[in-house]
Order: sequence, then C-alpha cells, then structure tokens
Amino acid sequence: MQLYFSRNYNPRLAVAVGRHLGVALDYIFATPVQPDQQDLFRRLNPNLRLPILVDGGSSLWEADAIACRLSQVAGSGFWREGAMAPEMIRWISWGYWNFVDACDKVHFERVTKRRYALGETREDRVAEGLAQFAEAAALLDDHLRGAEWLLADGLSYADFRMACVLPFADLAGLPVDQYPQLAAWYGRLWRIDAWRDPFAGLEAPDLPPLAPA
Ligand SMILES: N[C@@H](CCC(=O)N[C@@H](CS)C(=O)NCC(=O)O)C(=O)O
Repeated sequence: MQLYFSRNYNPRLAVAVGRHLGVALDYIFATPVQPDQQDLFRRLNPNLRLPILVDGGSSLWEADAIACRLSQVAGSGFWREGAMAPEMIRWISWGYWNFVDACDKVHFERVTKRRYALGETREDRVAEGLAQFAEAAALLDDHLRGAEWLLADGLSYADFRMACVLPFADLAGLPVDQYPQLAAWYGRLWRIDAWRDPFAGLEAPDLPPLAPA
C-alpha cells in the first residue's frame, strides 16, 4: 500500500495515523496540484488533494476514510467500532463544524494564503475564526477537565482529527495556551512520537515559506 502525502495538515494527519498504528506503507511525497502531476493524480483523486491511499488497484481519499482503513488493516481500535463508535463520530463531526473549522479559518487566512500567494489576509475572517475558536476551545476545555482524551476509554482517531491544525497553531496565532485543559491534552498528544514528528526519516520537502505579512 502506498500513502501519498505532503506536509500540509490533512496528509500530515494520515501519515501520523499510519505511523502510530505501525502499518507497513510506502510513504510517497506528492504534489498533485502541480500542472505536470494533475493527469496522474486525477485518476487517484479527482479532487487533486492529499492524502491518498493506494491499495492494489483501488485508491482511497479523505483522511478519515484512510484512518478507518488503516485501523482495520492494523487490527486496531484506534478507529472505534462497536459501542464507542458513535461517541468517536460525534467528536469528529462536531470538530469539523466547530473547533477544526475555526482553526482552519484562521490558518487559511494567516498561513495558507501567505504560503501559496492566495491573496491578502482578510482580518474580518480571522476575527470570525478566532471568535469561533474561543467558543469551541472553551467547550473542549470543559469536556477535557479530568479526562485524558476525548473518549473516556482512551486515545482514538477523534483526538488526532480534532488536533489536525494544531501543529500550525503557533504560525496561525491560535491561542491554545489560554485553555489549560486543552493545552494539557495537546501536550499529551505531542508526547506521541508519530504525532510530534510523523515525517521522521521520510523524504518530505519542507512546505513553501510564508511570504511577509
Ligand atoms: N477533506 C480532505 C481535505 C484534503 C486537503 O484539503 N488536502 C490539502 C492539504 S490540507 C492538499 O492536498 N493540499 C495540496 C498539497 O498539500 O499538496 C481530507 O480530509 O483528506
């Protein structure tokens, strides 16, 4: 199986899952949006996005689907099945509409736009994202009081997904440290080698630098 990735946050998430679960994968750095790569990658993912998992003749895209598959391959409960599955899906789903969405809005304006020359940072959107972040982070902070991970029965894919933008929190100016339980939870994630440094030993060129603000 091959996992095509870059250092951006969704492919980073998939690489972290693969390495955390110890799945035997060929990790292949890719640039599907580059004009000379598009024909090849359109066949693997019509969205021209990463990550992509190629398994024999079939390709799977979307980091969550890939995490589910890798968890099956590893025979792991990292992607919960059974009684805890609804709880895990609840946090993944809530994250998309709330915490991850807030992180992504701010990160897009302050980081992605400056990396890929996508135009001026819109301060109104940053403010909107930061307000959404404050609300979502407060809820998570409350939920994590007295809890190590999002699910009561231990680390799961929901923790990785919720945290997916946070490796870029400093660059984006996301005030994680203002929420003590959230910061402590993220500190625990950071102690997991595969989360902290998923690209260790892989051929993985750096992301383009940020243009001055
Ligand atoms: N919903 C998709 C999003 C995929 C996505 O937007 N990937 C971005 C990076 S975060 C991408 O491929 N960018 C081009 C690149 O990294 O080369 C997923 O969860 O996998």
